[in-house]
Amino acid sequence: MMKQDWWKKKVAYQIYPKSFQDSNGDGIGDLPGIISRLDYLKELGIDIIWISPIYQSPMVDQGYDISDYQSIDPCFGDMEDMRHLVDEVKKRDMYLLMDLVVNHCSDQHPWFQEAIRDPFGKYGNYFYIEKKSDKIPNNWRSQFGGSVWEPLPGHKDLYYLHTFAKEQPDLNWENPDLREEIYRMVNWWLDFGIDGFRIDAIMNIKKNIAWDNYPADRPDGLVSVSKMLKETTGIGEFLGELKGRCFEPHNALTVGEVFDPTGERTEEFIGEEGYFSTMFFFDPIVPFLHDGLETRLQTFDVKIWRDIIFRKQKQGFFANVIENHDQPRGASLLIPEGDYSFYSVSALGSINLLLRGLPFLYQGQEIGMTNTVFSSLDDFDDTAVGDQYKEAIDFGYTPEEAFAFVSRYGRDNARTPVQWTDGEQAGFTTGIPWQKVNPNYKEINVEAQEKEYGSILNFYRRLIAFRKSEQYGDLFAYGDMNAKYESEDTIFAFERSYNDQRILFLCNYSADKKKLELEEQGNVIFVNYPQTTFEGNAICLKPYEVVVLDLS
Ligand code: TEU
Ligand code: CA
Repeated sequence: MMKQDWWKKKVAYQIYPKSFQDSNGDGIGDLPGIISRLDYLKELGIDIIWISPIYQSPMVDQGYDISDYQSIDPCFGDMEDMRHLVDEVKKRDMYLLMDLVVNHCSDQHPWFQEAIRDPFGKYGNYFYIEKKSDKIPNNWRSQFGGSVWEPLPGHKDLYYLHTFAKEQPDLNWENPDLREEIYRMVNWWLDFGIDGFRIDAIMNIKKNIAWDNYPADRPDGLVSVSKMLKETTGIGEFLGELKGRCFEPHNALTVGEVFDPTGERTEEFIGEEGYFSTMFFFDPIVPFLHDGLETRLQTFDVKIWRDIIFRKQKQGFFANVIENHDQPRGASLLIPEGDYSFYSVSALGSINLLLRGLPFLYQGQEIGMTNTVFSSLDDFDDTAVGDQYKEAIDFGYTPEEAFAFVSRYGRDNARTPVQWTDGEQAGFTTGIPWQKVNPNYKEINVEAQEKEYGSILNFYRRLIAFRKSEQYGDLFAYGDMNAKYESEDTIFAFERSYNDQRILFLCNYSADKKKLELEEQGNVIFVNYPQTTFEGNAICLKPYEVVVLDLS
């Protein structure tokens, strides 16, 4: 029987703070803005809030480049606001996760500044600084493009390593002093009163420090650094120590950003003795993330998507997501173009919430926010977009095709302001928003959906309440999961069972009607259409219809 941790019955929500709610008209979302929306989240049924980084940062990578781990960036507020936020979250019986970004810091962090001053001193050893040689720089390409090696400012013959932007130098986890520094900081935040962390890019902390080259994978002669990360072993020592020194003593909830398409790491990472409470299940949204570009261009196929999900459901209790701040909107990625509607969006939401695992919503998902429109490359703010574009060109795309590619997959799609109203700047700010509001805010916004009984927002409220209900809450949290009707290509169906309770989730994930002979009958307990049609032993499913039957 599965261990019944407190968080397994909860529903989580990711806030991307710059785009959530501005409170002072500077066009940037902030902590007072978040506090003002806590009641909204509570009413939605959210228990756990993860906030993307709010630490002091030059914002080269929107806060994922931290220059002081123990202060709040002034654009978001200050420590007093943070204290207030933590108290207000607790007051509502909710939980708060911060983003733990410890693979790298900012080049503006005093540690790195000190390393520049004295590369061979204490702080030089906090980073990977290497002498120029026949091995250095090697041929690894950073996640955002170009070499992972950058000359150390003021030192012609020295290079430092960065697996992301050059303004994000990687921290040297091989150095015990650095690790101690990190543990101190992590414990400081846990003592401050937060409940845990989402852990950023954690697979990057263990490098092959022989700095071997790997075969090039693009015309630039470089190879994605993820190739090295995939083939390097030994990360467990660091993660076990981090857990033992910080997470375990605080009983923290931890969610790892772990890319593990093969599933080989599930048990080690999130089993009974795992390093983290859970980790994101990315396969459904980035199924082939590290396998080049062709596969990402395939048109959406419900069968492929469904089978990827089913394959891993049994292996562990993952954190289920359909989108986040690095990916396109789920409603644009996982619903075929032209099929966007209340029914398809509610079907997608039902799958996200009723599968086995800890569901995470991403801000705006609950109102069906979609990808935005870009008119030129200048519309993008994200530091990652340059290399995404270049990769598409390298792949043989015309500039138009490459632009279409980044428009579809660019991270800025998810980073437009939350659409609260149909008024000025969608109610996000009284000033000029740092990112343009998606032009569809007149149709898609919280205020309108609050008023409309049959809106996506009200569906999500009902869905979350169903997932956490007295009657079915244990079943959804702790129950087993078994795929059903798998030979039907567009039917997304599974059984959940717990003790003597059994339910069948049925979804016709398609724009065509579908008649399905049922192996078993049951009572209808949840729907996304007002009426359910049976014909003898068959159910007649309308486009994107969801029906949940109680079989017990
Ligand atoms: O992302 C880690 C990561 O590997 C991403 O680069 C991912 O591969 C890419 O975004 C897929 O489109 C984390 C954060 O989520 C991201 O926002 C940061 O930019 C990155 O770490 C660096 O901190
Ligand atoms: Ca602000």
